[in-house]
Amino acid sequence: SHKLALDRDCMTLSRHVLKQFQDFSPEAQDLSALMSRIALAAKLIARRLTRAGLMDDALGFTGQTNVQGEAVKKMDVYANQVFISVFEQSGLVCRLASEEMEKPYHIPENCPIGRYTLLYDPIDGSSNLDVNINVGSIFAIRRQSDPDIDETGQDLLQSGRGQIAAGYVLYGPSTMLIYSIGTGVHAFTLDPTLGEFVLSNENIRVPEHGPIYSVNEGNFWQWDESIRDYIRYVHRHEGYTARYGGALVGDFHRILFQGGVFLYPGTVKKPEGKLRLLYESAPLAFLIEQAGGRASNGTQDILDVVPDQVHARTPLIIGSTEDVALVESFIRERQ
Ligand code: AHM
Ligand code: MG
Repeated sequence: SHKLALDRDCMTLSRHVLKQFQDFSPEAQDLSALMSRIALAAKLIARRLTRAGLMDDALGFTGQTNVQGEAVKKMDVYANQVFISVFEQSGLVCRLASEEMEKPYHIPENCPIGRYTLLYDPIDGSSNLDVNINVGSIFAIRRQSDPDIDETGQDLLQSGRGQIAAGYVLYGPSTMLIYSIGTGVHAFTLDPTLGEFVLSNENIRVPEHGPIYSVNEGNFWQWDESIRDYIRYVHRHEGYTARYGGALVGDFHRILFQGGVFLYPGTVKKPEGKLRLLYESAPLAFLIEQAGGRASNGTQDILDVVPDQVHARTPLIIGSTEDVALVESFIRERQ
């Protein structure tokens, strides 16, 4: 019986990656090392968040504005730097692209041996920071095809089908890390006494239909009529319930486990919606497809969308297959 408990505690993230490959190939070793670095980043961010209210310099704004014109928070800057520091001298990642940096960040000492690019949103749901509600980090790993990459990252303007791994960290009552390397979706929970992410849910499958719809209804009059049609439909039918927490990672996590749909449609002010394709929508689309669900921009699978710039936005409809299809059917009717 001790053996069983110990086997469970020893199923850490890096080991789980190796288990899925069932060989010790160079790619398996790379992905295992990449995931344990991401786990370190998650632990550093979780540690700071846990005590943020007791620190003088953890919460609030920096006074700067980022490329997207959004006010930058101190935690955004800290978390962005965590990923950079963690991947320096890794020999793994040659370049990082994030929501907080106009251009991708190159790590010259890792090039050209570092054959991967990390795309990430260091703090997703930043508006939750100052009120101590859940936030997250989102990441994706892509193989670097061309060694002669330009500084603006033109080669990153490809569809999400090129992602070789993706996942997110949820900083909630527990810190969890959910990831996929293309062989199912698996969840790990941080055991603070061990300082390790330990496997908690393997091969997660999203229900085909679920009760939850998750959308900012404050934008109702800014949406297209087709989205209003869908919301009127759920208002008139039994069995639906609204949940919206203001952090995509938390809202997505609930749907992954319980089923339903998350939407961030285009609005009058933001016709492409709010969420960024490369480091928010595409990684979660990779996960939901691996879990048997779907992600759409209304007319096309998110994983097929090719961005025209690193910070491109896209409407997002993501979750259970039946619920995503229902939203799409309302969109088709108005076309
Ligand atoms: P952020 O990465 O700057 O925090 O923005 C993304 C967040 C998502 O987590 C969340 O789903 C959405 O923005 C909420 O936006 P809104 O306040 O418009 O509902
Ligand atoms: Mg963010």
